[in-house]
Formats: sequence, structure tokens, C-alpha cells
Amino acid sequence: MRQDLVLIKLGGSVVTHKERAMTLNKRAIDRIIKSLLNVKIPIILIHGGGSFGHYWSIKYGMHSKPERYSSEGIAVVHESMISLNQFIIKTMLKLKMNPYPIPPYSLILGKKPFSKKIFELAHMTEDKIVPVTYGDIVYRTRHKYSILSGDELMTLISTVLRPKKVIFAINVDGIYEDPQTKNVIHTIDEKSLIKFSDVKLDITGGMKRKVREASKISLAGIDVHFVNGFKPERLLKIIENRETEGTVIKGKRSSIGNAR
Ligand code: IP8
Repeated sequence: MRQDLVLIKLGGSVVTHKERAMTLNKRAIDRIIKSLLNVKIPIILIHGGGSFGHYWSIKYGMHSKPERYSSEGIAVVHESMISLNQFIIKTMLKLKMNPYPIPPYSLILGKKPFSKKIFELAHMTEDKIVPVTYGDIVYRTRHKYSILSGDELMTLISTVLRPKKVIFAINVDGIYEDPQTKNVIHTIDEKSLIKFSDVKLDITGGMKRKVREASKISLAGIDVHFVNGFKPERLLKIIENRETEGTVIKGKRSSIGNAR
């Protein structure tokens, strides 16, 4: 059963100025959060690290592989994410959206999603609370930590909760067919996903990871949308099932009759 829920990730390049260390994009945060006031179904929000978490994790040489990292680095990266999260939470609070920050560390058990806790996020939305979680450096196993990206959190939460809508708000109009022409691909289905991995389409770093996570979500039979976070009206249109600019990765239709 798909839950009457929208899961949105605000990309780090939307909520921060990625090229300037520790710099919020206050205008973008304000516009996108305000637009969410018009959403009629429960929301769970995730945000990325942008020039907060990414800036410091690069400085301290941290990545998604669990390793023994500098304790100082772990503390600094985490604190930077808390301060970015605090700003987003305060913006939402001013608008009476009842945000509730959720440390991502509480949503995993080792490599796996901690389903019981993830289900609780959906329960919290029944009380008109908006759970907000974020990419972060997290404890994995004894002495080992790793970066848990907001993109991975999208997969962990989507596969457990199966939200009606799963949306990545990014800093461009969608997934480009070709970065030169900037032609946006409107629909990606299973077949084109395979082509995607074949030709190793020229999607770099961040975008590659997003597409990888989105394809995992689509394998669970869920459509995944990519939309320009600087154009919040498009995000609303997706939620309202209206046509708009962006990319959708179509959920795989199961031959055994997956409820969609
Ligand atoms: O921006 C990573 O989250 P992302 C957060 O979703 C950190 O990849 C701490 C680098």
C-alpha cells in the first residue's frame, strides 16, 4: 500500500550556495518552505549538506565508506549539519509548520533502515508534525563512521514507507540527456535506465548518486521525480499530479501485481 505522504529532498545546492563555504541560500529556503504550506498531504523532508556538511567532510577526507575518521572531523561535520538544519527548522517554525528534526543516525541499524523508527516518522505526520532529517556523518560499527547522504535516506525511507510522491528538488530543471545541450529527459523508464548505466551517461558526482538512489526506489515500484528547487511552483504541480518541467523515473511495474 502506498502511503498518503510526500517525501521531499531539498538538495544541498538548493539550500546553500555550494561554492561558498558555510553559506545558506536563505532566499531559496524561504521560497521552497513557504510553497510547502500549500501541500495538503503529510510531508517528510530531507535536506542535503551543500557548503555545510560537504565542505567539512572534504576537508577531513570523509566519504560514504565506513572508516576510522578523525574524531574532530566527525564532530565538526555533524555540527555543521545541525546548524544548517537549525536554520531550516526555524524557517518552518516561523511559518507554523511544526517541524521536528530527526537525527539520521536514529533511522539506521548498521547498513539497514531501522524500519520501526522510520514508521514512526509517518505516525508523527498524523499529529501534524513535519519530520525533517538530513545527510550527516553517522556511526556505523565500532570505530567506524561514514557519510550517510540525504539521497540514501530517500531510499531508506521510501522503501519502508512507500510514499505516494518521492521528489528530489535539485538545482537544475531535471536530468539532462546531454549536459552540453541541457535537454531535460522527461521520463525515464526501466529500459532507458538500463541504457543509462550502459553508456555511463555523463552525469557526474552528485547527480549520479541521486539517479542511482532514485533507480533503487523505482525498483520498489515508486515513481521518483526530479524538479528544479528554485522553482517551487513546479514542485507543487508534481504533488498535485499536474504537468510540469522535470524528470520522472518511472516505478518498475511488478509482474506479480505490486500494489502501486
Ligand atoms: O548532501 C551529505 O548529504 P547530501 C551530508 O545529501 C554531509 O549528500 C555531511 C556531507
